[in-house]
Amino acid sequence: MYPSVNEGESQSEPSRDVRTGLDPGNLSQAVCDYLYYFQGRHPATASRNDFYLSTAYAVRDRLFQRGVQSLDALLHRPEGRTVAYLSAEFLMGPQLAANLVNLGIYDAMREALWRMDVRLEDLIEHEVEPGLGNGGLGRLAACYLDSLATLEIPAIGYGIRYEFGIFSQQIREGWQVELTDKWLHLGYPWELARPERAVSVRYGGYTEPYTDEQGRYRVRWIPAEIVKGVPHDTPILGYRVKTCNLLRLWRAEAVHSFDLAAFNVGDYSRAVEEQVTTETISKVLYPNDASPQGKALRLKQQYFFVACAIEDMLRAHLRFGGRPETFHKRWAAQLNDTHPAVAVPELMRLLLDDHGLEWDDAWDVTQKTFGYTNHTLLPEALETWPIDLFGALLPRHLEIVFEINRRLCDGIRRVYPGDEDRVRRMSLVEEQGRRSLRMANLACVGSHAINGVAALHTELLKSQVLSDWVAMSPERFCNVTNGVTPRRFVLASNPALSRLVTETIGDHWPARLEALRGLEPHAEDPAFRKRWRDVKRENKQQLAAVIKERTGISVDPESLFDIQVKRIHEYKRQHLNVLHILTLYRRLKENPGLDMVPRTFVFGGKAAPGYHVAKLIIKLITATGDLVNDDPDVRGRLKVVFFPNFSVKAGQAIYPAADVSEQISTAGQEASGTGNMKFSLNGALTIGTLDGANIEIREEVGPENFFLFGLTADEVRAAKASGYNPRAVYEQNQELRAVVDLIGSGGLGGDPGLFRSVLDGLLWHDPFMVLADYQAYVDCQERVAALWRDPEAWARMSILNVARMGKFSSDRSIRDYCERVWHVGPLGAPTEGAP
Ligand code: 4GP
Repeated sequence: MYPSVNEGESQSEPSRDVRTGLDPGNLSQAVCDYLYYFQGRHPATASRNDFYLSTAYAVRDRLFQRGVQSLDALLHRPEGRTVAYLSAEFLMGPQLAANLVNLGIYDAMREALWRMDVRLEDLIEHEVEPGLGNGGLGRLAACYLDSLATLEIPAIGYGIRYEFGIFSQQIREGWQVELTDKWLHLGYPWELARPERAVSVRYGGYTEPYTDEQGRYRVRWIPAEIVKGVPHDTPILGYRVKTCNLLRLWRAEAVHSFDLAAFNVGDYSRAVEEQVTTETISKVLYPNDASPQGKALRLKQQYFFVACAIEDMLRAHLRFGGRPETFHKRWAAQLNDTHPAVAVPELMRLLLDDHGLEWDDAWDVTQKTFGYTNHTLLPEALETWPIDLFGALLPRHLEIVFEINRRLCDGIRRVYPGDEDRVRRMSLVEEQGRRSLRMANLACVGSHAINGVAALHTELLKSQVLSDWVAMSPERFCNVTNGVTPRRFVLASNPALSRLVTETIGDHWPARLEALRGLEPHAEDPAFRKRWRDVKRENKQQLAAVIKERTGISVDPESLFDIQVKRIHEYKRQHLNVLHILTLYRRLKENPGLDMVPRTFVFGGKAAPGYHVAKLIIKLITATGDLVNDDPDVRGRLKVVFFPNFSVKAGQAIYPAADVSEQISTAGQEASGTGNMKFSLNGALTIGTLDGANIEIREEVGPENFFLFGLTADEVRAAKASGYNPRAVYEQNQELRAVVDLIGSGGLGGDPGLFRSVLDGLLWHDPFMVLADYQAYVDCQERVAALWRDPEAWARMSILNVARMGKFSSDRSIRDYCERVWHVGPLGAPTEGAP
């Protein structure tokens, strides 16, 4: 007989055994079982991949054992609010170590594997990460999923299961070479495909009006193409809680994958044609500089995951008796930048056409559902779609967008009669040149809350890019400063530091990062400082070994590790860093006996494949390494390393080993930065401008513990307005001139023309004020070197940096979103301000 539901929960839960037990004995038995029954291998003959997969399955069992109830509730809950995080990118990073940490079984698993003569660290190293994002925006989404689960807020991340993620980067002869990323080729054990929950997505065709039974005017969409979206779920367990959320990524499949009729008449390629065309939709992650030819596919991708997500959400809502009019009471949906902005007309379409709501009611639901986060002020990143392209792919959506726009423009005219300039600026349609749809404006009009990702960024959004929107509805704007998860970026990646911190202040800090304040008094304790330095040395030794293995370059762990890892972009100014290195190099050449602090400069990051100057900057860095690394006059005092294929995994090895964190973007350009937080949390001191979250980091750690240099955002603007002349800066600064001339004369790489486009850019335009900030940067680096000569003072400052970084936990960011945007509390309870 089956036990009845009422007979108590214990009977409906599996027993704690090989599938769920947490001690090393259970864990090693579980891994063995998976080796045997899933991989068909005996431990003695199993490969590293067999061990990795079996360990992952054993961990996944334990995720489900903890989380299955909350997972069930997530989609089958009649009430409460769930957060839907809509994002074209999720840069999740490797899963094994992070899941072990969140489950609290890292050490137990290490012991379990040890019993089988396997090192957990080797399996962690073996793991291939899903690179389903370009950079900060995608990694932020992943940190937020971790925090949502940890804070027990029901949430689903919705995105695309790209078959190929961000390219894998090799350095050949100093140049970036892009290779296809095959993250799935050895199997991905963390996800479950759920084909039974597939949804249909429509494209193209035309619309036609009709009159319904009540005599009302309605519109129906007759699509030309239908594609199936199949969800693939990855469980996201919070840190030491039982709440498990979902990352639900959609894969595109053909409705009919095989045309038997075509096959039977011998037309083999036509037999699979539909399948091939359809599957390109989720084939590859777009680099963020994509060419126009790819644009149609990118729009298809955006609509694809948004349509799947909204359908999934609506289906869950209706299944439990929810009505279309109350959709917003069940879901708070966040638009992670404008990529999912087509969700606004999509929800309107479903509510109007499929559920018969009146316009005003549908609009009310839509606006209450969505919030919009902007991640960049770069003009080239503000998305627009040609109207003809949009209309061909989504004819019904275009009609809805036009109607939203008509009402928007009428509203503006009512508030600002006669101000046609304002109407033109705020319109959803750009009329100049090829008519196009402005996605940021669409996201703004459709959202009840709009935010930037750091205080300065939100201020600049409000005063510049979105100032018209602020004037119309200031109450919709707020700031939510980014954060990062301390579980992955400290606990999992810096075990030595974590042990020391836990021994000193207890083990609450990963879930309550403000507790790090407890470290402050220890900054004055010489014995503690020594242990702090020992941890850093150990981390640097480990990184030095990895650098040797990846690049062949030997670096001295006793030297100052000065690190800049992030996307390669002119606004991030890796070339300013290079100018400083060459300045030091020239000083050594002129005076080989100079007493100089030995430094290892590490760079890492990918350049967008079509961004010529960024790729040239990589070559500039590697050429600088070639010049200085083996120069006998340098005597090992300068080393320059380009760490290939920077990724989440690489970052986890790099952040813990940094002494100095380079956050040197032109003020006003970096929306927030999150690498700055990861470095500082691991005890690096920041050299940086007043940009993005640097400003708030400096406020928190104290200006005396931060190396500040450079123009402010206002000064940058003023300098440009008054005719900034980089050539004059070059003429007047002798050291700068010598360094620029060294590059321009073929001193790097032998070909004087090689870096011409970089140098011409600097000397004639310099839009990112590299030359303007050069002297301030070099001077600031002198202060860094001076402090390095006092290891006690350095360690004190490093401890204070960590102690005061509590604000930058992504848990705090999520609490801010809950309070300011979503109005939702633990377990989905609506909070004050909920619609
Ligand atoms: C990035 C911003 O450049 C970075 O400053 C910010 O920290 C991050 O988003 C998260 O908010 N933007 C992107 C992008 O990654 O693709 O626009």
